[in-house]
Amino acid sequence: MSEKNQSLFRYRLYGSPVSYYTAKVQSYLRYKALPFDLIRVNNKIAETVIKPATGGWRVIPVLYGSNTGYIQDSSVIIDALESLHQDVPVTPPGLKQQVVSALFELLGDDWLVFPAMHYRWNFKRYNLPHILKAFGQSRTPHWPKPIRWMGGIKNALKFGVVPRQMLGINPTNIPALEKWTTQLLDQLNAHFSLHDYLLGGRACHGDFSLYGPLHAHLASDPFPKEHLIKSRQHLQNWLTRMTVTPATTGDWLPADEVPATLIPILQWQGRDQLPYLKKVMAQTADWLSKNSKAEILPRFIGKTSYGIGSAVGTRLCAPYSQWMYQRVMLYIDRAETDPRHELETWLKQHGIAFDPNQPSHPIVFRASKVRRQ
Ligand SMILES: N[C@@H](CCC(=O)N[C@@H](CS)C(=O)NCC(=O)O)C(=O)O
Repeated sequence: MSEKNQSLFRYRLYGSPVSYYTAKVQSYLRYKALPFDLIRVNNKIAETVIKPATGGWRVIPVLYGSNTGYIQDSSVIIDALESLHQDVPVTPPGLKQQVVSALFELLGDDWLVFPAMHYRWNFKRYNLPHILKAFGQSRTPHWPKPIRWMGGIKNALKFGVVPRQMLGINPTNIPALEKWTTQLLDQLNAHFSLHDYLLGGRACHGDFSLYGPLHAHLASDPFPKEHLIKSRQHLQNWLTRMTVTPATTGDWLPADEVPATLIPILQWQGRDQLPYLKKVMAQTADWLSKNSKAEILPRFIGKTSYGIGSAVGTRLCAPYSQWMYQRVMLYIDRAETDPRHELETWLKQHGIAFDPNQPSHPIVFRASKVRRQ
């Protein structure tokens, strides 16, 4: 692209300011200093842009660039942009840091939906005006301002059932979920009192995935903002760093070091999220064996039980979660024997229950669908 064209070139990010995965991509685009416009999705854009781009799924974010075409899925978008814009990469060079960054991507994208959805939809009395305003602004921006929020009602009804119906959050597991969320936020606050980003002085892919739920839900929805974020100054400072173009001058910690303050987070991830993913992988394998002719997997295949601390729940089983796990494995599979061995020893030493093995039935995610590999 010529310099002149480059200065005129802007990406189009179709999304919403209150969307978890839009926030992730937005912070990434700012970090890479890539010019973009955020385009809120109304019904017309959903029909003419989003659905044709995704094979019929009304989902955000979708990115358009003249050098990318239309792409959906925050991780796919970041991968595509990383290969086009290779300066200041978001993947560190060492295997341990790569794996930790990918584990935080897995955590942010697939596990923090629990607190993000719970603290948004189970505190409607506090949050609803804010959410309806944001949804209405996207869906019905042409309506007069005093009634624009009403245009958000349909969307609120659709997403309001997510905590219970999709994630299995209920009065029995809510106390454990809340206790665990508080503990995670304390752990992150302690970490960010010592480091600017997850792996030192520079953001990695995991920072962007963490930012999605923390910025777009917990730090923006009135209830969690007041009760969970306000008192945690170091976490707030990181959120600000990630919001105001993350610095690109710092560096990751030297010698593939992983900060000690991340270990407790990785330990409970190994205790709760990774066993859940093993069950998803077993269910996906079972589905693939039983449907030996199918190329495309449904978005959900039944339900899977999970644990959060001492509590249990059941959530819809998405084979897509296995694909996210496979993204962690990509780094491990590519690695030489020595760093791989070092990683395994380090995981054991720190009591992180992550036994890096490929699923028996690998899948791919392409053109908005999970497919048999
Ligand atoms: N894995 C996707 C998730 C996208 C996603 O769940 N987006 C939400 C809004 S934050 C949505 O549009 N959901 C519609 C749906 O689930 O049908 C990504 O990383 O982009």
